Amino acid sequence: MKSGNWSLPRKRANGPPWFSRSQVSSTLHQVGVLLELKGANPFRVRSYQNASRIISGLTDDIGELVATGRLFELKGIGKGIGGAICQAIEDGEWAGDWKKLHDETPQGLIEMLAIPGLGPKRIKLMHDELGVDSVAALKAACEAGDVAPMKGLGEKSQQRMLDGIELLSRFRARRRLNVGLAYGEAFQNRVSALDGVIKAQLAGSARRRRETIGDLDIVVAANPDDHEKVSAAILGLSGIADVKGAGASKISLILDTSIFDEDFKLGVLDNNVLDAIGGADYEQLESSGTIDAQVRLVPNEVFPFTLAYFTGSKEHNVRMRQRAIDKGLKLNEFGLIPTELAGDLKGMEAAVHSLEAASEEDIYRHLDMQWVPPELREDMGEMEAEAIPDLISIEGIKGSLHNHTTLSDGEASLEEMAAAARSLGWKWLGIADHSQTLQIAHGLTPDDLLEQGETIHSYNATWKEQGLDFRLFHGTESDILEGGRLDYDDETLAKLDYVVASVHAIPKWKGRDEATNTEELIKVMEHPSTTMLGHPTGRILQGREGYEVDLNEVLVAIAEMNEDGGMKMVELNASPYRLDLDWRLCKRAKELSIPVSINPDAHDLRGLTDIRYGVDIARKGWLGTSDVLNSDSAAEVAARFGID
Ligand code: DGT
Ligand code: CA
Ligand code: ZN
Repeated sequence: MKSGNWSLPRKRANGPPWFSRSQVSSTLHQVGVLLELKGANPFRVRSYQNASRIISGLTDDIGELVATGRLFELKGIGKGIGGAICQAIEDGEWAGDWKKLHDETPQGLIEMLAIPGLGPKRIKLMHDELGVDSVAALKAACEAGDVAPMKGLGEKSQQRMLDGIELLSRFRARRRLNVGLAYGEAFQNRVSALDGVIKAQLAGSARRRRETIGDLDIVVAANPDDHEKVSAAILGLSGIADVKGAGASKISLILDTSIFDEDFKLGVLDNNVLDAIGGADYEQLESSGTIDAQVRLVPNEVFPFTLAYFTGSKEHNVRMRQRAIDKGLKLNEFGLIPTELAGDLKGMEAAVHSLEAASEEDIYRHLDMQWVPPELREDMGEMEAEAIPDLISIEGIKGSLHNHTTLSDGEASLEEMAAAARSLGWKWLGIADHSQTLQIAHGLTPDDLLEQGETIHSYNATWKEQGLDFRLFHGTESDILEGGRLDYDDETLAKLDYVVASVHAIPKWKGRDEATNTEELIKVMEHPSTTMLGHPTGRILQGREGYEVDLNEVLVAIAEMNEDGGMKMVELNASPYRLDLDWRLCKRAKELSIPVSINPDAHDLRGLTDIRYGVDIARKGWLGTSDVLNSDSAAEVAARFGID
């Protein structure tokens, strides 16, 4: 974890209010945690945590609350904390004792907070009793077995700490695609709007739509005369937690969540963005609250080359450079330069001899290639392909199948989900609530399931009468039970339009060998009622690995079933936490002619819009309109299901 997360936010350029609601709320939260680390009075700790929650839940403008004094009328905001908030909002100064807390807390203890499952109380205990003052020291103490004998702990706790440290090191500093894109797009918009900027574009892994993003890369075109001015303006933007380096053509920054504030009314984070940066849960937000960004500033005529270079991937670049060499050209971030003209010249000096390119298309054309969409630039076949396929786009999406309602664990009713789907321009929507065994998600009894079907059929009949071009499909997300069985009897299943079969007993599946898991998935797909395999590996990005399974074998088996007249598919779960089927296997499904169903797995209205990440990953997996179920009309979907 970077220290940027835990420094006090920098004030915005023009205020008051000098800070946003979310900055005040997260600062209060941090102070509470730091107090707890120090072993402060629990009541004092709680008052900060309460205040943080109260501020984060405000709908009123915090500047106004301070100006009118109404801040002090809020229950839970006392003189001390309220006074400190006023000082921050009105004068741009954080309270002295808050600053002191930040300065005096050992950095190692703060870093330990990022270990999943380890809170301030335990960290303080480790520090006091074992002298542990860093992640490394904690790891050593656990490995030496010093933690287990401590009062209130034990072998299990010790192992959990080790697991947490392992997770932390594995996932450190990478962000899920939705988080990376939220920051990247906000930053790109902000920079694009600056005086002197001709254009600014996100590059790197974000542009290639990798499932996780290390850091953001953004390429900015401006006249050389304006570079100094633009560079200063970028450094003056809000949302920058720290500047790691600023040169004439390269700026390294750490962005933080305050970058989102200006897009919306001051201090009010849109729910979409809040979700994207970790949800309403500030504990989560702490660990995803920053991202690094590298800015490259270039003259306009160099922009396409720099954009292509920093879009990568490195592997794609290596192949491109070799292709250029084979044609007597030198390709780099500044240009595409005939080797004999480049001579010993370097960088921009060589670039004056570059072939011209108004866009990336021109670069590829000079190399006798079709433009390659960024998602495909992974050296996974794009260099050899005879033609680059037309990829699916969000405009081509007409519906989606795997969605939940309040009947199981969703937050919106059937009617609300249908209305939201229509407002997205969709022509159909599938409802697949959880099945009976999954009690923690309120899985449906057979009666409830069939009654839901009745409701859906009557809506469809009404809409048809009214001439409304929209249809619901009725399915289930059936748990996969022991032995590869579905979770309802055959008679009930036969009444459904479709069945998504998914594994939810993850610990059990993770405790088994690959062959058994593979066999059970194939078995469940063989059931005549099964339509598709849901989130095929059960992985949670940045959270847990999936169970072991040979998905290639499963896909081959599905293809064989389809050859025998089946109409079976595989899900690409579009939740940014899953993105499962993996994009590397989407291409395999396409080769095997298995339709891919992009499913948002929506549990609320906003969840439907996660479809965009599924589309990104489908593109990355080379899928076009005809490879994806979602581009079918309602009638075509019905035909696939063998219903009217
Ligand atoms: P990330 O940030 O880890 O999610 O992944 P990328 O792909 O954004 O990688 P990053 O940020 O290290 O560099 C951005 C792009 O710059 C990368 O995709 C390709 C290009 N690049 C960086 N280093 C090299 C290199 O050593 N050789 C070549 N050919 N390209 C490089
Ligand atoms: Ca990057
Ligand atoms: Zn689901």
